[in-house]
Amino acid sequence: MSSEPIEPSLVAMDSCFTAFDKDCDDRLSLAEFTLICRALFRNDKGHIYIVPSDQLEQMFAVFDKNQDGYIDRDEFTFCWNSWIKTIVRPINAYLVVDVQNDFISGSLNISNCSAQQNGIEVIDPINKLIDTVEFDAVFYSLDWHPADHVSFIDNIKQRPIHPTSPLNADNAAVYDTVIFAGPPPMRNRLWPRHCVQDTWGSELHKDLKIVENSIKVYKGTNPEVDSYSVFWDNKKMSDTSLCGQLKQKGITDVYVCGLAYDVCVGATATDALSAGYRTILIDDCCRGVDLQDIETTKETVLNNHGVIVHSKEVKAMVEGRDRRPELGFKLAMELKNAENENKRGRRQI
Ligand code: VGL
Ligand code: ZN
Repeated sequence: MSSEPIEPSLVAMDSCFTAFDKDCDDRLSLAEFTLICRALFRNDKGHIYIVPSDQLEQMFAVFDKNQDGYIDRDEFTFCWNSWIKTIVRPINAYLVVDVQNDFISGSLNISNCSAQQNGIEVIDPINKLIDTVEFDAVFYSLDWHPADHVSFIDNIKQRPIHPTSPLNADNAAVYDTVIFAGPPPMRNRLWPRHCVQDTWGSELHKDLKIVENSIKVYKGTNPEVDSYSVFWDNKKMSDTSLCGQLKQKGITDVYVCGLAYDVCVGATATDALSAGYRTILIDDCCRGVDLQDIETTKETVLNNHGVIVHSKEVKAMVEGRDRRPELGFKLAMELKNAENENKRGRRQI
């Protein structure tokens, strides 16, 4: 008899495979994989999420690496380690975007914008999640501009305007977009002077809870380029410290909330998706500038396999008790892309 200890995770993997290999042919058919998905994508109230059949087929194809129409034990090892484990036990980051004085009651008070929303209303639901949900990492971003920043309307005369710009220094108003000459030419939306480094306006609101061991991320520090997303500036020229920190912590899921919904929150959620993260937008923890732009933000997130939830749904998701098929599909597509990259790399050698 072997004295080797049995690896508990291996037992789980093998017993999972065996449990779903209903016809005992030592491989999983699409029908058997579909049963796995029914077991995976559900919540703790007994609801089973329906996965569209074309998505089931696409996900099955990712794990059926040799394309013989079955997932064998080898292929299932990859499926288990890279996909099922994350779905059942995600590693979660909470990203609180720009909950700063200027956006709530200062120079860029969003209640003066067309949607007339009040930024202070995000603080209670954001704090409640901090108090009740155990995230693996918490980040607070700060819009952090130097005084000569390109986005401030009162700096408009500091840089030449491009000849193709529909508006110029004499007729552009706040919230308009102009094209600066560069080089390179750069479209820029104009805002009131806001979130100037080390001023009251750029401080996080005093009622926002700051958890221990959380990380602050500063953006918009380059005077020449605006930076809505917490990942990259608007030209994707440079990244912030967020990218490396998420990677280093092995984060799989990013929860995004804060101000402003259709500007920095939206850009951050979109970039989280393009960086490959399973991305969750917490609707009631966001307030924005323009209602149409908020709708567009939501559509972009949904079209890219992100999910939009109410804060009351977050705890069960973080704890792996409510498992959304959109996020499972997103991860499967990321695995497929990584595999294709890999193949391309090998061909070049
Ligand atoms: C923001 C406008 C300008 C934001 C930042 O944080 O949403 N909006 N700069
Ligand atoms: Zn700004």
